[in-house]
Amino acid sequence: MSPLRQVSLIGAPTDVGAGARGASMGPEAMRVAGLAEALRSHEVEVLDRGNLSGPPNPWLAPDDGYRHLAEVTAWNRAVHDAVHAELQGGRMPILLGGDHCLGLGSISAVARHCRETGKKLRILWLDAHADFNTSTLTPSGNIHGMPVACLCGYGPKELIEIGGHVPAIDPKWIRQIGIRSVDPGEKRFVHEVGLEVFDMRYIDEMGMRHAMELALATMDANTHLHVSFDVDFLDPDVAPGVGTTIPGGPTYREAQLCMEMIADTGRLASLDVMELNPALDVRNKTALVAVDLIESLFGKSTLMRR
Ligand code: HAR
Ligand code: MN
Ligand code: MN
Ligand code: MN
Repeated sequence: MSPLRQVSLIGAPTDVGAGARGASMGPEAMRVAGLAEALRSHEVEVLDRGNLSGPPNPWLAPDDGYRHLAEVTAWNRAVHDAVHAELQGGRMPILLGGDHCLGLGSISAVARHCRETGKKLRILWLDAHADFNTSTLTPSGNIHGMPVACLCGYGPKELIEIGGHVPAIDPKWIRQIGIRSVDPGEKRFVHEVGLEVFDMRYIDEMGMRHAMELALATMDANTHLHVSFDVDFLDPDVAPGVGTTIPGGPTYREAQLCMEMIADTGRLASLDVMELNPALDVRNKTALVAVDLIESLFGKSTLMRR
């Protein structure tokens, strides 16, 4: 019997950082798809904390390279505080987005908690996008394209300071998986900073298994593993319900293997599930796939390994 894990679901119903409306409905779609019940079937104690609140989406044009910076800051502060409180209480936070700008608040809180407890942090960023833009590199001004850069200290003061330590993370702590859409300036910046990226070309050539073996290497008993799962990581055939579909993503089986290998480490300690957009989904299919993959992340596996 694995020990009882105590999970808290935190809904962050906003799309202030995105270029399409609808990710604000993501948390409820995950609940309707049965996330809490599915986790409970895997020896997980689940508390649903309900939804955070924050400013509405004003739907304005970018100002000085950022869309909705004040609203994005308010939402990220709320996420930071909620995630940090769960970690302090010894629980595993699962953030239900909401667009991926909120990965900033979530991971700032996780990094702060790791500094407070002397844990080593490792972040897996599962995404079609590198989310490493800055106000001068961004083609859109949408802040959901910037959270990784902000975490590494490249961004506006109010965002990079949210966790109380600048930069919140060292780029060496992050591994990106499934990347296949990076803007030209963003690409140069990813190389300059030396982010470790297992892009789709790498996964095509070497396989998901090898990519994940490398991405999960060098963790130890003192590692806090955070997974930031942008649902657009998945191939659009599997997961159409996202605002920015990019063809050529991991298949259902490749994504399952990715999640199962993370589960096998036994180190998963916090999770974001981001960018689910029910307005673009088909009969809640993408939410159901996300729930299924999260079950694998919590140890659901095929008969052979049980
Ligand atoms: N790179 C593009 C931009 O910055 C698109 C970013 C889209 N990001 C997400 N999250 N959907 O990964 O505008
Ligand atoms: Mn993303
Ligand atoms: Mn703490
Ligand atoms: Mn993405």
